Amino acid sequence: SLPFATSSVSAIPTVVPTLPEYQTSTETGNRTLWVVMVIMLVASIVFTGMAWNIPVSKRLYHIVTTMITIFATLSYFAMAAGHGIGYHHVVERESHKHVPDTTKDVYRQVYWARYVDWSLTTPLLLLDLCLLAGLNGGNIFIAIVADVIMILTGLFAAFGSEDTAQKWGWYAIACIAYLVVIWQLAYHGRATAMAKGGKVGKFFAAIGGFTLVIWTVYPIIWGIADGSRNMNVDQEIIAYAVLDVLAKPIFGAWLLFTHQSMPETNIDIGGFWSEGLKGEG
Ligand code: RET
Repeated sequence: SLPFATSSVSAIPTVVPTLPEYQTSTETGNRTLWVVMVIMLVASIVFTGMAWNIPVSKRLYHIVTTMITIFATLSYFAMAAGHGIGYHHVVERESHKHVPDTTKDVYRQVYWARYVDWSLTTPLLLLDLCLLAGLNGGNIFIAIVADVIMILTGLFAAFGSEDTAQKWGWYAIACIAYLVVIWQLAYHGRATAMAKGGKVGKFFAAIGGFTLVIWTVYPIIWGIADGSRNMNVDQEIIAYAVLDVLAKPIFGAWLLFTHQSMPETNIDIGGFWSEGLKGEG
């Protein structure tokens, strides 16, 4: 007779661990990352070209916007090459009717390179918008610091243990910080832009509204993909890819081409930008 047929049932553990599952990107996701890297690189070259014949004193938007796509090129290169990736560990417990419960270790890829990118590029995007609006230094500083808090607490949320109060606590803090950013831009920014006159006011409302819509999709995708894992890693890569292309190269091209044909958007931030600080003598 078979030996296990007579063995005691009580010897079977109540929770049986099964093989770990790795949730990773596939060929589709990786190809998407390379494509976006190339788009960011091309945008960086185009934006640099647009600055070529413009005096340094009038190049501020060009410099800020080109830095944004250069950072994105670097972070997409890292992600496509398989760097800047961590694994978020989740223990999934499954209960069954007739056999003991099972647990499974799940390791999902988290591209932390994104957060490095965002912590540098979202402040620069905000700087572009704040300069366009003509916002004062105090409001710009608050918007940028709130934005950095949003990204870094978002990073903590991404690696936090699933279904814990802490993870969603970090997410909530990030959302509050995002509201502060929106407040600075939509309230103070819009008011100052409108005060600059009709043309700039209208352009700020348009590009600011576009930014608000695109940016608000990020925490939604995050909740579906990183928060509740209802989207696989490839789908997450594609969703962020579409958003990133809209938020950086499309935003940048819109800003720089409009700036070229709308002298009212020129900004004078003093001689420091083009000449440096002068001594007293
Ligand atoms: C996170 C998760 C935590 C809650 C919130 C988030 C917001 C992220 C945003 C990102 C914007 C990124 C951009 C990238 C440019 O290419 C960190 C996803 C509120 C608004 C514009």
